[in-house]
Amino acid sequence: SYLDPSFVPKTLKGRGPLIHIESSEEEEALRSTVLVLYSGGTIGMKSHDGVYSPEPDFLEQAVKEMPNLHDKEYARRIQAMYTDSRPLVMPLSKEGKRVIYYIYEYEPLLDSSNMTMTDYAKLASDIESVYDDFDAFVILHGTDTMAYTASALSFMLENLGKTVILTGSQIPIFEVRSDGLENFCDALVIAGHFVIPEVTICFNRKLLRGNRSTKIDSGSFEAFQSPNLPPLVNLEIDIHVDWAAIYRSKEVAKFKACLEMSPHVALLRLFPSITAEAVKSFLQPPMLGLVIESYGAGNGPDVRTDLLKLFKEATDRGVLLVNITQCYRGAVSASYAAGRSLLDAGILFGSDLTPEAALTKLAYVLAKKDWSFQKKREVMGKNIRGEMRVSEGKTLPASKSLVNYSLLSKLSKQLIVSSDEDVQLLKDTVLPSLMCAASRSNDIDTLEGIRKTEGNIFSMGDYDLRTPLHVAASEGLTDVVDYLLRYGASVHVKDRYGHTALDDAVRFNKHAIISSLRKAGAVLRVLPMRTAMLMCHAVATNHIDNLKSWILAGVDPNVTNFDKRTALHIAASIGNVELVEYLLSVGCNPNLEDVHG
Ligand code: ASN
Repeated sequence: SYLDPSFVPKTLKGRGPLIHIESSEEEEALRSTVLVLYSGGTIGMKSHDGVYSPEPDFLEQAVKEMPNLHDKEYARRIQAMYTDSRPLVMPLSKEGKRVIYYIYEYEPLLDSSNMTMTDYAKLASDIESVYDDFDAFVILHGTDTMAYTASALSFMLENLGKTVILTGSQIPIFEVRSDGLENFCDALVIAGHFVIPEVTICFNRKLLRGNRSTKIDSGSFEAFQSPNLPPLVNLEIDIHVDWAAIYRSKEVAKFKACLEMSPHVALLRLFPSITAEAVKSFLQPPMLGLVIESYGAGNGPDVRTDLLKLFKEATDRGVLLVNITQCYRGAVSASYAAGRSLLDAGILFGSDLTPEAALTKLAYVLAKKDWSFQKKREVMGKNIRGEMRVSEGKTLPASKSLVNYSLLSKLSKQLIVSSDEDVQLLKDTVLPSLMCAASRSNDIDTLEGIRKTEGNIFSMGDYDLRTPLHVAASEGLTDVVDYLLRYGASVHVKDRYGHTALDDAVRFNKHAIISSLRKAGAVLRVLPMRTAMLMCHAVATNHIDNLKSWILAGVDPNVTNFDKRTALHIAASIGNVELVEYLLSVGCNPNLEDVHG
């Protein structure tokens, strides 16, 4: 980790967020904890003689004075719980939640024009090192290269299950007309309220997929757009999340950060009369991958045999060439002879990748040491993080939706609902409950029907914020759980009581489910002392099933209660041989001393 050790251990490491101490379970449910990684950018800059540069040790102090970002009164109330840390706390949201956050400031702060792949690796590694301690991550970043960093991180953060949002501003947050306050506020609210397991950019009241975004305006508050994908979230008076649009990985695996990126990549924009020398210099060793920005729908000059020859030779040498369009919007295809010639020269077609996504994906793929050239080409042509459109696996457009036409249209008629907004509202209300009901009845067919017609909306919560995964986990329905996880149902979503699906599986002793959820990256976030007390209680009341649930869920069997007794102390003192043997077999230390020695 690159995080300053004096920051992390004090506040979080090994203890879980200190916020949990002394707070009641109900209060905990209403909080989420976000880590803000502050890398630099205009948001925290100050003007010195008319020139903007990052101002160290200033942003956090300024933010503490902003009532939208910090509730001083509440912070004072909970200060006692944070003996050695510095949490900031947002005012109570409309949804009744408190977003608690910590700002970690990097040194030096950077204008994003100075960001490099090493900085991406720092961010990825820092997120990895405290991944289990926070609900979500916000990265404060300059706008100039934000789309590059967001694209790079989207690939580097493998099997991401939590929300990662980049934001910044066009005017520093300390200035009167700054857009920084609103962008930062929006990012924190989304991070604290929704599990959107993607790397995204929050800007000007929209949340965009990071690897689809590009900076389009240096002078407008709308600095970013994602030309080939509508926003994932629109922040209006209400916050509208397009759940079906959120990318879900089909791989059931734990989160991991890949820190390697190949620097031997480049972007080459074709232009009329480009010389063979210019192209040749781009393809010189040690170049390993080149993104070629071609014209229109993927065309290049098919009469330029000199260039085509250079491309073909480079591909044969093992240089990975990817074709994307120079156009702001749209994809490449080999529908013209001029495009076909590029394909024949061995250049891969990168569909509707942005230049930022194409370049960083290439850097990510080329750094994979154990992948063959063929495998790297294959992965470049696949959609791995929602970064590009590929033909297979498209869901039906919403207008063709069966649910839309049959069930919901009948309901709409009964309720005299006709406007699009009302139908959407009805869907948002009915579908989550319908999915939970289907889950409870082990009805995968209905879940699959909903997925086919409405898209992958399995992580939408019902009126109690419970998802089909919560329900299936509580019921112990292995097939439903496995089905939902295969479609990337989020294991980190908390219901209104603050419980995840893993909490439910532990509560109801569904051992097979506990194992499945852990494989998908679920982590139990309970304070060690609380688990210790519950485990001691399970032993005292001979509930071996409960005990096994805690252990399977990954709890350290040596956690101690308030007088430093472990579950093994209790098992030994009541003379339960079966439990003693079980606890020893799972690694309980028989030599730990309690307060009485
Ligand atoms: N030069 C700044 C940066 O990218 C621009 C900004 O943040 N608006 O760091």
